Amino acid sequence: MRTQVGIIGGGPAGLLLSHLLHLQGIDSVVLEARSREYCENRIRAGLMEHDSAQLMRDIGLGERMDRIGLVHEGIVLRFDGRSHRIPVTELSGKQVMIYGQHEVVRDLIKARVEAQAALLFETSDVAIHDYETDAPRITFRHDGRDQVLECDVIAGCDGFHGICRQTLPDGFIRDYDRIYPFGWLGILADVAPSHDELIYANHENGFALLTMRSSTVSRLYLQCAPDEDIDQWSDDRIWSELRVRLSDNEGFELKDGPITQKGVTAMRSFVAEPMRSGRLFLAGDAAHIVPPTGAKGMNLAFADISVLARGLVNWFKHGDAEGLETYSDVALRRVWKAQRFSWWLTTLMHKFDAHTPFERRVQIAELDYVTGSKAGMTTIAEQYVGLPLM
Ligand code: FAS
Ligand code: PHB
Repeated sequence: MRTQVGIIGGGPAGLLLSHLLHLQGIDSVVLEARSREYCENRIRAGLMEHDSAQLMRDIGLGERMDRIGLVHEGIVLRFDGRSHRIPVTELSGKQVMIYGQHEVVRDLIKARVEAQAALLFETSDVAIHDYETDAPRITFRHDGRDQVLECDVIAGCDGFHGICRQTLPDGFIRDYDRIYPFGWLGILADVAPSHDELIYANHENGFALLTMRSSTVSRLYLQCAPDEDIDQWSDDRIWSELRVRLSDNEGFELKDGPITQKGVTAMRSFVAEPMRSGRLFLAGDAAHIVPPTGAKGMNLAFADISVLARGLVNWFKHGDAEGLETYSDVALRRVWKAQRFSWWLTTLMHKFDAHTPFERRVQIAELDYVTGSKAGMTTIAEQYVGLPLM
């Protein structure tokens, strides 16, 4: 098999890259380990930054998003029983879109299949070779046969646990890591959201977040131990703890309903530098992880791909390698800003057992300052809606 760009991973990063290249007449093959059905039903992110949603429209895939997605213009930060609305659109001129990651993946897969793209699901034994030469290869198993994909470039879009970053020699990658002493217990519930905007709560019992997937499906998270045993959490216990943490002294009422999915996610900040080695380019979670507090994960994957796709198009079409030469530096500048915002919001909104009473009061005072100052709210707003794609 031969193609121009061999893409490993059929998540938001890999699928978006394949579609952007297709729109410019550049061939690619996507190798995905899981089945189509699994990828289309994997519940992860739920918030699209302004420019990520606009990118979906610009590539002709915005119709369903604009039809079933929810446009939001504000968020609520809640602490000490008080609610503070941050009017993000008024302060930044931009909106966010509540549209599940699995919906984005469905739209991208549908577009790739309609374009008769080479999108291979349930591949295994994927390995990359010769990416330091101008003739990289990918070996893999598909349909019970060992196969070789020859290409000009390999895009490592295989997520944090993928093989691409791990194939790089020891010492080549510089890791930056922060593991948080807590996780998130997340639920999906068949109940209308109890508020029309997202509520982030800093409570003495721990963080809680009210978000949604539609006008009939709620998504909620509460801070828990990183290795929390989900079996210790009955649905009743989850709802009563959410009710406590999301309560305010303005009569907020949390409506409960049937929980259809629940799970625990660990919290980590991670960056691998550089994001390129020879003809291998890393993008998305393959190169960096953010704690979900700032909803930056999927959006950073989109941002990396918008830079990488432009570099590849200029190289294939015009022999101009500058975009590829600078890809890692350009992508990492935006990655670190999103890393900082995600770390800052996580630190501001979560309970740290190691905090002294003084540190706890400083946390609340910082929340009080940023929610009471136009400058403070504006810095939150412009980062929350997403910094411009590079
Ligand atoms: P992805 O991980 O989405 O895609 C990588 C793909 O590569 C996967 O489909 C995988 O099956 C495939 N793959 C891996 N190894 C392979 C191999 N050897 N061969 C072939 N294919 C291979 N972000 C939020 O903003 N809000 C959230 O609530 C949220 N929840 C999350 C929950 C979880 C459990 C995780 C892991 C992430 C969550 N995120 C959340 C972050 C998430 O949105 C990621 O940032 C986003 O999926 C990144 O997209 P990709 O880089 O495409 O990686
Ligand atoms: C989500 O809907 O999953 C979500 C939204 C906003 C966040 C985190 C998660 O900050």
